[in-house]
Amino acid sequence: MKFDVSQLAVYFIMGSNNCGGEDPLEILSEALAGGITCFQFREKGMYAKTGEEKEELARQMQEMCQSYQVPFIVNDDIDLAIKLNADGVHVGQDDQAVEEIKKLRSDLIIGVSATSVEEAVQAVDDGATYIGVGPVFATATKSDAKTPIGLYGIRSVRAAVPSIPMVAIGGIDLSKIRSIRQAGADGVSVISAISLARKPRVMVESMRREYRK
Ligand code: TZP
Ligand code: MG
Repeated sequence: MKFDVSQLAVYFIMGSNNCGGEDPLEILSEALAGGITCFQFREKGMYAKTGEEKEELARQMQEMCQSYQVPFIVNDDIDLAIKLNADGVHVGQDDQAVEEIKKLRSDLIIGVSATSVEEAVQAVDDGATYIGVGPVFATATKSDAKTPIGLYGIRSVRAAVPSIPMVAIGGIDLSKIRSIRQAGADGVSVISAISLARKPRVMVESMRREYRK
């Protein structure tokens, strides 16, 4: 799928262990119906599925995303992304290098996590399609998350790398969307604000509305 920066607007990230015991497929279905613009399959951490179970869940989610023409991005697991012919991969600083990924499949969307201006500049040099910058705010979802960089951090990265598509991450909920946009991000990536919402579909609709303001 061709990448467009508008796909970063409301970017939902989820694994089966982010759902508070609810069915992840049900939550994704609601989120898609509400209008998420991108989805990242992030099956990692405690109680995460592995092997065939992980692959099966990924396939089901990919199919759902395809029916909405929403990009399906795989976190970390390049082999799975290639096997499934996913639209893209998202890698952290300790994962496979962008250059290596491009050798495997040159048309993949490649997202790179950055927690500082230096990492963002490096990701741009490496040829990332977009960068995920944060954590902006404190989050309980990622146990090893770095110190929050705040809106100031987002503004600093935007100033240093003005043209790379950039999505903010970490502790983002509906009330933070305006300020994050004003700080220069092209969108928000969100786990718990959607996956643990009482009505994920309504939450996504509200986020889309807030994003357009
Ligand atoms: N990377 C930095 S913070 C974070 C990740 C994966 C977790 C974001 O989760 P939430 O629930 O949206 O704060
Ligand atoms: Mg990673």
